[in-house]
Amino acid sequence: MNDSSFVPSDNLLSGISGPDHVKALTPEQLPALAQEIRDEIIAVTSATGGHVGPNLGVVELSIALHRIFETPTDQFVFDVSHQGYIHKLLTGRNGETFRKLRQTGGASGFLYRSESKHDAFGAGHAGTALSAALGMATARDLKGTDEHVVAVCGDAAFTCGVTMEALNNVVASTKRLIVILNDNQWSIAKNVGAMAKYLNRLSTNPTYNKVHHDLEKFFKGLPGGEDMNRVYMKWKRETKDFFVESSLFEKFGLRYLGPIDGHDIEELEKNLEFAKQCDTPILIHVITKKGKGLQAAIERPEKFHGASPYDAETGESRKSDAPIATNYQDVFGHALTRFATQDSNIVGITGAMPSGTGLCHLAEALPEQFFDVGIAEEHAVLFAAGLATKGIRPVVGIYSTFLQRAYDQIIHDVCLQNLPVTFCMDRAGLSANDGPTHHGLFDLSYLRCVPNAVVMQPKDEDELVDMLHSCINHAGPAFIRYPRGAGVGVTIKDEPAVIPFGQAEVLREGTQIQIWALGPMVDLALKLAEQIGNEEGISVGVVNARFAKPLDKTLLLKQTKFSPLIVTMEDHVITGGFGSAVIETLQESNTLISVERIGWPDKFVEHGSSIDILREAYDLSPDAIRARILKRWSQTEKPVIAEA
Ligand SMILES: Cc1ncc(C[n+]2csc(CCOP(=O)(O)OP(=O)(O)O)c2C)c(N)n1
Repeated sequence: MNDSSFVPSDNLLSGISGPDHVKALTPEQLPALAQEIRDEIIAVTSATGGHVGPNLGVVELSIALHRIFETPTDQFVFDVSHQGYIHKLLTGRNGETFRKLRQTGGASGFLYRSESKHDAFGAGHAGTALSAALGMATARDLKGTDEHVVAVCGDAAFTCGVTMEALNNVVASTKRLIVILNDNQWSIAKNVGAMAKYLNRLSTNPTYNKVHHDLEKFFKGLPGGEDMNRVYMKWKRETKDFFVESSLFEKFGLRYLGPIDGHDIEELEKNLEFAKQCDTPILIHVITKKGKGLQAAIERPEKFHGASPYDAETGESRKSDAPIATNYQDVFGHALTRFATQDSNIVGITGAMPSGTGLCHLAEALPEQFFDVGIAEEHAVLFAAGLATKGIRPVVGIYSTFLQRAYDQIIHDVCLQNLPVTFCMDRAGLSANDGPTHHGLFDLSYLRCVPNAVVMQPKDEDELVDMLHSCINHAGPAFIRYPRGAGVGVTIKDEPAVIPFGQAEVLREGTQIQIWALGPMVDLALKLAEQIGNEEGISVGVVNARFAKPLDKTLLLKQTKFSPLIVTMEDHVITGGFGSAVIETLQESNTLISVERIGWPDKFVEHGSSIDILREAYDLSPDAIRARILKRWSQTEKPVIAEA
């Protein structure tokens, strides 16, 4: 141990300020440390929300990793990195930083290279660990250093195309890479597909387990049997093929160890130690229990994958007193179910997010019209394209940020062939507690430039249903974006209306300033227009733009005849977003009037306690926007004839 300041105390966790302290503990102290870590995770996440189940499942694994390896010299690459809480607690981030998990100024819910030297690689999207770790291991080989690189992947990471691409390249790239397959059988929902079935067979192989168990018993029963058993265990690790057909991983050239009890620290340490000495890439298959230590999380793994604040005793969500409008995701899920009931050609597709997207409602009502393809966004989009060629009407429910992964499929497969696929992009805008990996701030920019794409955002949940209805009946690709969480609270009509594509809606007449707003910005625009009218005597109109593409050019150009200032408001980066579309349209028509674009700057926005706090920090609070509009108005040249 390098650090002599460690004084073991009754409370082990509070004395740990780095991995050296973890190594200094005796094996007998480790169960107590594991318990303290679980208590801390439950205490903190019950207040802040967070990834409860994934972390409770890897407490022992994380302790063992930090006892066997030396970070930051050795490097861990956690897939998604949502299970990195224990790693944070053991690398100097316990105490105040962890207590403010996912809050402004506190630890992020994911790993960031900028947060700690122990975070070798950042992530928030799934499936990146193996590929990144392979790159790091190969760089090590090129540079001639000898640190260990360990990729920690969940079982669902192996449903990602990019993980399989990396697996295909491991032996061609390095001789030394350690892969931990943390198998808890769950993605967010139950893991799906042939790979999940295969892993299940591998971990419960009755032949292997029975022979192994009988032999272990046999050796232990002999005089000196403990020693013989140890030799047997070593031999077993090295000759597993004797008992069972070689695993898929061995066919890819990796050595396979397992399955191992992921809650047995001694067993984990032994196997990690073995892996360290190994001169071939190696995969250790570790079986863990998602949510271990919290009964509610074990019983409801999906809810506790990523939970909002909850009561630690009962597991129930902490209710806010404010009346809660229906979530956009549920409105979408119920509306799609209604449409799909009337037309069996309508199907819903998710990439491992049935409840997050609201498609769980379709899954429950019409399972044959629902597809969960795993964490495979590229496939989800291509699969939809294929379905669409044969008259099926696929609706892909997906988070804005995860759709980024399927960009080539959007361009090359859906839009180029002008196929009628509807994309419902949830979490468009900020995902405050999650931070930059999860903010949906780029979709307008990356979609607007694609020919045939129609891109829209509803002002409320009723308009979402109208848009969904309109898109399903549209002959080409269409994208609807909407934010995380509750809608405005409006009633949803019995029969949806068709919204003509490219038609905006004037919500407030005005003659001097026109605010063109998208989605949740519409409500704020109406309030600001009222306020500016009352307090400043300026006549402000408000348009619910509805479409970023095609833009309502006719209305826009008509308004520029009498209003010298257009303000655009979007929950999106301003670079290439909705405001840019307005400027481009004006420029193409040679109508260069003033435009004030309100949106997120060209920066990665960090995590924060709430959207309001983040908006405040980026000068996007209602007061700051009002001030910007007035300042711009004061600088705007007013035409002599300003009245329509
Ligand atoms: C590209 C992408 N799609 C979807 C998600 C949402 N997501 C976060 S974690 C997760 C499941 C991860 O399961 P697994 O890797 O087995 O880890 P576990 O949580 O079970 O430990 C999913 C689908 C994501 N983070 N990235």
